[in-house]
Order: sequence, then structure tokens, then C-alpha cells
Amino acid sequence: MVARGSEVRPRSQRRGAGRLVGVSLGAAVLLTLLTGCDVGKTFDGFGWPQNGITPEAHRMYDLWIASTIAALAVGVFVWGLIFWCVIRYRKRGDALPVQTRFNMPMEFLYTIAPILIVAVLFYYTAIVQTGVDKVDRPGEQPIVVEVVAFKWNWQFNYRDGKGKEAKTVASTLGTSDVIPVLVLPTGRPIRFEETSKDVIHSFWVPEMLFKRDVFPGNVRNVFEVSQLETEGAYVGRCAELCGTYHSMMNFELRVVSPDKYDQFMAAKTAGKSTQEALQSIGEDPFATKTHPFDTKRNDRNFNKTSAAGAGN
Ligand SMILES: [Cu+2]
Repeated sequence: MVARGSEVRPRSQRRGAGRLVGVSLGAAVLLTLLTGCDVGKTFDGFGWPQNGITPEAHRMYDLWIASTIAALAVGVFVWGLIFWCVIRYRKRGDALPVQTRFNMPMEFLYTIAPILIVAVLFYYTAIVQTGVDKVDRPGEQPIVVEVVAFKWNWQFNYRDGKGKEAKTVASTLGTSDVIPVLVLPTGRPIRFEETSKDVIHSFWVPEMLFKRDVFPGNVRNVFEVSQLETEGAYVGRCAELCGTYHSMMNFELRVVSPDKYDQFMAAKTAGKSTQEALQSIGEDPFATKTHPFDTKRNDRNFNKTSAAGAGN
């Protein structure tokens, strides 16, 4: 008895190969079309924030878009194969189909192809990650900001150089009533040196698409951005659960023009407060994107009974 499958194999193999080429060509054309237009915008960044304000943020965004397109191309190809097999080789009778085993080219392909895909993704991820993590770029004199985190606020120290030994030339301290505003210019490299006074916090400005833990003790985490591209006010947050008021441990990043920044620093080093210095460059003196923690506690909702009991 000859299985039905073996009779049709040459024709089905030809058709299969034809479809394979068709699917691959289709995927290639689709990929070209998609990358031709701004595919990230078309698909809402595939879930990735599109409002980055640093070159590093754009590089991470590009990596995400490219990886997603690659994953979708592989996904569409595999789904195509699955559905094609399901339909083409559906059960037609009780005869056992041809059992194909030890197809070396196929086995070679599905061993090598995933390794190649992972290698390519890893390569580009390593390149972007190294770029984002890069500090001490040669020939650059970044603005150095020391980020001091504590429960539950921030202090930003403008420094005259890199490292612990450098001196603070101006400072902004957040309080329970005033959100600290970190003023920085566009178009200049910026170096953040982080330290904590108590527990682990995390410095996070969502528009930088980047956050880094702030450690107490001897660990001084450092990261740099090659520039801030867009003027504006951006809320900054603590991204590490650090205690009761973690969620209200906000600050504001105010990105201004280099001229305004220089005027701001001149005012600060002359002894003006951050609010006065902000006002002197025509900026809003207080944070505009977030507000200090409001306890909403008053004599109506405060628990008088237990307060009286505590006194006895
Ligand atoms: Cu914190």
C-alpha cells in the first residue's frame, strides 16, 4: 500500500516551497514599507513612550521598534507556517501520512535560525546599552549634578567637577512645602552623580526613558546624557519603594535654553534662592507638573479621641 501523502509529495513540495518564498517576499516587502514610513508613530510606539528628550532615549526607542518589527516578522512567518500546515495537511482519511524524520536541512535551519536571531538582537542591544551607559566621553565637559536622595525628597547640587572631591557651587533642596526644581540647559552633556542619605531610592525622569537607583554609602551611581533636546517642565519621581511617602517623592526637571541656564546659575551663585533665580530668568518659580504632598489632615478628620488618649 502506498500512502496518499507520498503520491502528492513532489507537487505539494513545489507548492510549499512556492508559498514559503511568497510569504518571505511578502514579509520583506511589508518590512520595507513599514520602515519606509515612521512605523513607530503609526503603531503608537508599540507601547513604548515616544516622548523621549535625550538622544539616548531615541536610541532605546529605535532598538525597541526594530526588535518589535523583527519579532513580528518572525511571528507572522511562524503563524503562516502553522496555519498552512493545519490546512494543507488536515486529516483526509484513515491512511497514515508519510512520516518525515531526520530532515537534516530542516533541523539545521531551526537550530541555526533562532541562534542567529538572538545573536543579532543581542548585538544591537549591547551596542545601545553601552551607548546609554557611557560616561566620561572624551572631549566633553559635562554639567555635573549631584543627586542627593533622602526620605522623602531630593537635593540637587551643581558641582564644579566630577567625583566626590568636587565642590558644590549651588544647591536646590526640596522641602515638605516646595518641590525641588532641577534646572538644566538644552544642548549640553549632563552628568548625574547619585548618593542617598538613608535607603535605596531611584532617580527617574520618565521623558529620559531612564532611571537609576540611588544608593546610600560608598556606591556613587553615575550616568550621563549627551544632551537634553526639548525645553519644558518634566516631573521626576522616585522609582524605588523607599517608605511611607515614596509615592510623593517628586521633583521637577526644568529644561531651559543655555543662555537662561547661565543666568540662572549666575543668580544662584550670587546667593539667590532657586525660586528667585527662576523668577529672574522669566520661569515659573514653583513646580508646574507636580505639587507637594497634601496630607488633607484637618481638625475634622483628625482622630481627636486617640490624640486625647495619647496624652493620658
Ligand atoms: Cu525614594
